[in-house]
Amino acid sequence: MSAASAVARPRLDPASFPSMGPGQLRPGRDNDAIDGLVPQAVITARETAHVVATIEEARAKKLAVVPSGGGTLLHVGAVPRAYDIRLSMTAIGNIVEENPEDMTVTCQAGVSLSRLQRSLAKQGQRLAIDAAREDRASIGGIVAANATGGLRHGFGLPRDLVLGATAIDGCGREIVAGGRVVKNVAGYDLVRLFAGSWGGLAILTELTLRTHPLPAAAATLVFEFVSASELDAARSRLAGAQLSLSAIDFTVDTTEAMPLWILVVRIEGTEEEVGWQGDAVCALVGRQPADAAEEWESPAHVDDGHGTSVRVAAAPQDIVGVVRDVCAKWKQSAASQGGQAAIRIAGHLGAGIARFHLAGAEAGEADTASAALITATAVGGLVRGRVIERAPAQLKALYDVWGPPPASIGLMRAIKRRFDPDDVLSPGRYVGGL
Ligand SMILES: Cc1cc2nc3c(=O)[nH]c(=O)nc-3n(C[C@@H](O)[C@H](O)[C@H](O)COP(=O)(O)OP(=O)(O)OC[C@H]3O[C@@H](n4cnc5c(N)ncnc54)[C@H](O)[C@@H]3O)c2cc1C
Repeated sequence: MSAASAVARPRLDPASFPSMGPGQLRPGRDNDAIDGLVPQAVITARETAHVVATIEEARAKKLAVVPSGGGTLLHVGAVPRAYDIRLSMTAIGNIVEENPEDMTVTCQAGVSLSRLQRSLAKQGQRLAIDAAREDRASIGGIVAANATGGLRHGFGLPRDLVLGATAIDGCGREIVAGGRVVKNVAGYDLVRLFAGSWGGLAILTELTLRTHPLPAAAATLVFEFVSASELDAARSRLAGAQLSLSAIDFTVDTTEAMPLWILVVRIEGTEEEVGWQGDAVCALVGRQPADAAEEWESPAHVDDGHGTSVRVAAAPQDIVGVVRDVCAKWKQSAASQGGQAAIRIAGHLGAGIARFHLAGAEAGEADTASAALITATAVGGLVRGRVIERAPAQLKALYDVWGPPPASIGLMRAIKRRFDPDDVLSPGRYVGGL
């Protein structure tokens, strides 16, 4: 049991929510837990007034609220200082307005990415975000986590696609930032602040995002290499080329005795553009693809919902070398020698990001293997950043899961105090214990 759960918490009183209907408030269960902490209650907001009522009750009773969308990313973050209410946003999930001429869409935070994509596709458009588990991942969660897949290479992060947001802060105040049109920039910085704030500053209720046309043609080309240096040479040639690629991802198949280093390139555009860019990629890489498909799924979605996941950031020109070094350290560690644990590795070459996912460790071996992976990925040398995205709670409590706080931590604290002075929203989960 963690320190947070050992301390007696103030109790939530269900009678404080007279406006909520049946089924909207239930006791927390084991599968609502974050890092072993089970919330007192799960509240499903059906309208913004329920979000405000929850925050006001939490403020009055000094309770902690963690907002959730599809719940696919709630494992990311430091062990919460407290977790009394899980506030589900999935029932606030309407598509408010599609504006194909302006290339924008306004939707409520709880809508799933796949539902939004299906609707936009009818207008020949899409959101250029390829998050994992699109059927569950909500737009609010994706923006709050600033999370995407390989398409970040061609289209940027969710933060770059959000034009406007409505949110409820830790005082229950509604904040409207940005707007519904591309040219409206008032409040834009606030929008960028909320993107990636991990539910710690405000609860997003509505978002306006920039859309892109669905490409007329597309190809995913897969190239295999027997060494890291061959993959890195291909990466370097692609990085220097005047091409407009949507994604340059990689994965390493460590289940082979001689690991295969795999490059996955996504090309989108007109038939003609996809044709000539495909030829150019093959010429730069120096071979024909081992596989080619029209569909796309970022290979970087390696976390299967269990085990330990660590995300490492380096300069793009260093990322393959970093992965090779981590693999070598991992191989030397006792954990990899006796046990059955295998790591899956994948990432985004253009962004310098690699994810190491340790799955399949036997109970008892798991902590040793996880600790060995955490040690092998420590910040220093070419490793510029490391986030322990998923790990057993007892290990998360030992490490700074976000890495050392940045120089701007003083400013971050001031911003947190401004939006959430009573520490109601996701306390302790973010960088520097915010
Ligand atoms: C297996 C797996 C692999 C993944 N791989 C990648 C990857 O390779 N690259 C990548 O970039 N991303 C990756 N992701 C992340 C991405 O796809 C997430 O699923 C998505 O961003 C989270 O959406 P969600 O609705 O499940 O949010 P949740 O998990 O419910 O919430 C995510 C965070 O946002 C907060 N939050 C939720 N809703 C709101 C709201 N309305 N307002 C304010 N805060 C809110 C939560 O408190 C939490 O901190 C991966 C996820 C999974 C599960």
